[in-house]
Amino acid sequence: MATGQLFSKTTQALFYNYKQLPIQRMLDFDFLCGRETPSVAGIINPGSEGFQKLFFGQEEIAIPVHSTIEAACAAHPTADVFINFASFRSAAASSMAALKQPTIKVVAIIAEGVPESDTKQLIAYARANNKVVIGPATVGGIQAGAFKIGDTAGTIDNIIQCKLYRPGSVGFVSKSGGMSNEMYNTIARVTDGIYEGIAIGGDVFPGSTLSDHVIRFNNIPQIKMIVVLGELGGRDEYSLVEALKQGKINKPVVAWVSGTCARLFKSEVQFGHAGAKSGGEMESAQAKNQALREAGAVVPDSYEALESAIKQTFDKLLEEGKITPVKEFTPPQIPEDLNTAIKSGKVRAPTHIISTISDDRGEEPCYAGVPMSTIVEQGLGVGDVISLLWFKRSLPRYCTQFIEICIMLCADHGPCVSGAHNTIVTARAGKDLVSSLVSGLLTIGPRFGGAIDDAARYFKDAYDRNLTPYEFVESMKKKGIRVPGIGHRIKRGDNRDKRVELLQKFARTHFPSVKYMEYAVQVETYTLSKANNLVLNVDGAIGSLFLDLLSGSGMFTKQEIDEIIEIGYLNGLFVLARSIGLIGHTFDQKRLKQPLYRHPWEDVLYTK
Ligand code: Q5B
Repeated sequence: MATGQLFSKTTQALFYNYKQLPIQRMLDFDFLCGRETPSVAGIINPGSEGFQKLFFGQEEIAIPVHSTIEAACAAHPTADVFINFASFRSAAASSMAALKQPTIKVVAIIAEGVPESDTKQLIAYARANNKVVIGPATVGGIQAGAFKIGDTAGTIDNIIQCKLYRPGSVGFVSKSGGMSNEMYNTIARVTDGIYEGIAIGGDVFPGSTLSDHVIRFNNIPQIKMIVVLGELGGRDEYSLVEALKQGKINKPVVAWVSGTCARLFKSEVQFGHAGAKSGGEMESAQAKNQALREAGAVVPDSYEALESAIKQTFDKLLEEGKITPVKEFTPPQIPEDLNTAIKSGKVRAPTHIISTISDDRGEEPCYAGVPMSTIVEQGLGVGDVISLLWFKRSLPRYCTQFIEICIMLCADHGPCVSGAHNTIVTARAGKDLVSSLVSGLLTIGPRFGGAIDDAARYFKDAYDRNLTPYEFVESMKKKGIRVPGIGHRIKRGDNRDKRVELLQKFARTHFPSVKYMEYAVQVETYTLSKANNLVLNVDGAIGSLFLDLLSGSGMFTKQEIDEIIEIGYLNGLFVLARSIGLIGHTFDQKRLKQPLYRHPWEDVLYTK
């Protein structure tokens, strides 16, 4: 067991298991104390490596994450404290691994319920190798103004109230972590504050004992008096009695062993800690208080009188000139976390994204305000989902059915079209699903599948301006623009596209008006008179029919229709639909284990 200071203002720790809050609390404490380096040098998170972002004052810092204790110790050879936040199942093994590292001097074990046989082994190893174990079942410890373990002393507000951001003259050791918080407060009220405080933990076999720390405090010149808070159960306090009797401690010790109420119970009572049960008279709080009193410690008559006993002891040291008054200062303010400040209404922050179509924050996600459960319970389909997410409204059934028919009819058009060809070549080059899909989707544009928006734009403009099909087509020709939605590589006047016929049939049956579609048919009649391949294609059919859907359904204002056409929603239908087919082609090629595609020489015209 080390005989003097365990920590200083430059002590750095390795933190086992990533726990954001206690690490951030350590770093906030560092900032409060004016430390130059963060007290956490590295984090060990078994199985993962990289960095964790945390705040050091106002700045964000990246703390390295290591996957093993060995790697962390090698990377941070000056970090000599190991703070173990492992569960009780793995705390012993990881603590032993840490103790075996030459760079580690102090191991704090937070977990409760570590098997006693394991703790005994840790204690034996630590003692034999002059190392210190604090815990198990501890909150840790603190050296005021220098270094803090994990959650010790609680919130920053409490730390400031207890003046733990600067050293005082009192060494404090207790079994209980919870009670140590209260004692930090008491000590701050009646003395110049804590120099070092340790909670040894409430297990039957603590890694280091009350007397270990009292003897250590006795060797630290800055500590002028020692406060001990024991509890019933166990015999730890008797080694302190022995040390006092043997004159090993020459600083005033104020002590109290809590649990005097145990005698009021008829049978043996187990208090909160594993070690806190009165086994026999010797282990009672009364017996231990009496023994400490007889050995020379200042022991009050009750816990309530502990505060004045500490005050009297401190005042006496002051009178004797043994304590130099601490220079008080106001610690820097820890910047509040944005989320906390927003929650408390202290600040407002501008958002960076606006979203109006979906919300996943409540109990269930909503599409345009409609909960998922409604979509499922009402038997809605993909057309309804599209109408909610794209158009932000529930469209009538015939509209959503029309959308679904578009998706089904455009899902695929064989392996020879541009998109499928690209996807097939990409899949055969060994690329993954997303790459194969995307390479196919990238062919969608003004010639292939992506003419729906332009078809709607031009047909609408021509119809709304009362142009005859002749005027429309010829004006386009003059401008050198092919009529979008007209023409096909394989479809002809005498071999119409079945998809177009199906869409037209549905619309004629269900749509209140098909005026734009009829206009497109008239345009087709004119273009077919020019050339047999200039049929109304699937893009033109969808473009013109969607104009009818938008204007005939009564669900959109004129302004909204113009915006939909201007933004260009409608190619989305082809993109979405054809993704289904392109994914299918990817799987098909992979299932068939097709080799790398190479285009045959014979199919290329080589010329100069
Ligand atoms: N001419 C589609 O052309 C295609 C004309 C035209 C006036 C026109 C062409 C075109 C507009 C874009 C469009 C969607 C490139 C098509 C689709 C999905 C698909 C695909 C699949 C599927 C075909 C011969 C002569 C020339 C041209 C003239 C041609 N189109 N004039 N307006 N629109 N259309 N795209 O057959 O005097 O000899 O110089 O750009 O709507 O992509 O199945 O394959 O589901 O996957 O290569 O259905 O029509 O004809 O270029 O040899 O032209 O006709 O100016 O006249 P072609 P070209 P000239 S649906």
